[in-house]
Amino acid sequence: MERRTFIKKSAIGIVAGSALLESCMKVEPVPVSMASDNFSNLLGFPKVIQNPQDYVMTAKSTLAKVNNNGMTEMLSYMENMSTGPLFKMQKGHDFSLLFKNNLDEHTNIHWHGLLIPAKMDGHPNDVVHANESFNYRFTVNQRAGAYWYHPHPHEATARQTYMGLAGMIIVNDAEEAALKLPSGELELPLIISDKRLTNNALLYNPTTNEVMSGYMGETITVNGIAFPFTEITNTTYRLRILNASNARIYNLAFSNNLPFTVIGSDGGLLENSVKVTSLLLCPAERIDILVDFGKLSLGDVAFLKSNTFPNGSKAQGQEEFSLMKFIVKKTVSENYTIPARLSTIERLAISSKTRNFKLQMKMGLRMTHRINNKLYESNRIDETVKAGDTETWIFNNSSDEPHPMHIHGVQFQISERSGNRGILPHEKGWKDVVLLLPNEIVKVTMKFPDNKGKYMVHCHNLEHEDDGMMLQFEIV
Ligand SMILES: [Cu+2]
Repeated sequence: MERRTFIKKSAIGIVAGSALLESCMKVEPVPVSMASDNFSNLLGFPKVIQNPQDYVMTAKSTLAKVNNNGMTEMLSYMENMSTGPLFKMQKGHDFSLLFKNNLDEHTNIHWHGLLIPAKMDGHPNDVVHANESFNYRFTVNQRAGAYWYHPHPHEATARQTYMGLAGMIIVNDAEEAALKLPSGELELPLIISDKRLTNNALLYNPTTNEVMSGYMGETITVNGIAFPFTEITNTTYRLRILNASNARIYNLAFSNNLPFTVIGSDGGLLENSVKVTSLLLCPAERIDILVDFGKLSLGDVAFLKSNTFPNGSKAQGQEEFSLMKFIVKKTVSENYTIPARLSTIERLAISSKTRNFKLQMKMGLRMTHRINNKLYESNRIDETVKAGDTETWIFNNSSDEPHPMHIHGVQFQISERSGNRGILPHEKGWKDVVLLLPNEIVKVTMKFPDNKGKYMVHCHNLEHEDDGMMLQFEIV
């Protein structure tokens, strides 16, 4: 047993012997004050790898450009790039990747949102040790959509992901192709992640309070670039947005209240497109949106920004800030009509097979994030489900912090949310992560696929996850 694990387990042993108190001690997280800038750094895009086969990818320490002030040391899956390659795959593709770990610690890769065998899913027990390698192989057999990948070694997921190990996956299929959505230069992958940059050095050193709220940065990066701009034509763009932040929630909107149309979310296209002016995007969530910049003239700018939002705990939601700038460099006259009908989604009825997951903070020797009063334990199976069964899982957030809950190995539907937020436009399709603001109860319904083995259910606030807010379920 590693020393750190031993110390942690011993501490838990002592706490378990005493009565665990419900959280009564209030944590007082302080929001990070957002940095501002004139958005003069050119937005970059991840390197696209089409239908990877025997692709070699190495996790390592590298220097990459975050802004115009020089290079920043970070961890990456690509030399001198601050985002991993973008894997574009056709449904049915046999993916194979030789993963080399050139870090000085163990790591692994979780393929977030993909329905793949447990042994390929980056279970925290399945780590690749320093200077070793592993072959990830699976068949992509699910709907078109934007998925992603990042490390998942317990107690190191937050730091490794934050330091730069993340990338996007886009799956295409015939149904989506038939819609003829904006593509090529009009389809932009945007990976959002907040960083803490001191003299261009990337720091990960959460305080106890920041473990409680999640680690948030004052500088928002898009595709690894801080305060970026990109040049556009005044037409309709398709933006594939991933929130790869450890803990930050964005209430995404455009300047001048420019409306946009949601066409998809975590698990692909929605049934119908929905026009909105803002949308709450939690860590690990993806949205697929169409934005019509047609009313802008040559030289006009528009910002993607985050509006304030209520009930985000003390640490976030109180400040409005911009994420990136679009500048119109060319005008065209064309009328793109956004399709109203996109796909067919068979609704799953709420199942009589239910499981309850209480999301809590507990006071022991220190505050810890727990599910059903349990901290993650790698050798304990918390729930056993049958392949092919449809179940409804009920998440109950009894804490005063937001928790984005993620289930591995399955896509679910959101059946119900308590309170007045209801089910948001982008939550009406297939999902693999759902945000619970404080005091919300959310029911999700899913049918477990025939991939037997051990998977995770956890909070995707990565500090909470590493703190132990994760359980294990086995599909049998
Ligand atoms: Cu959480």
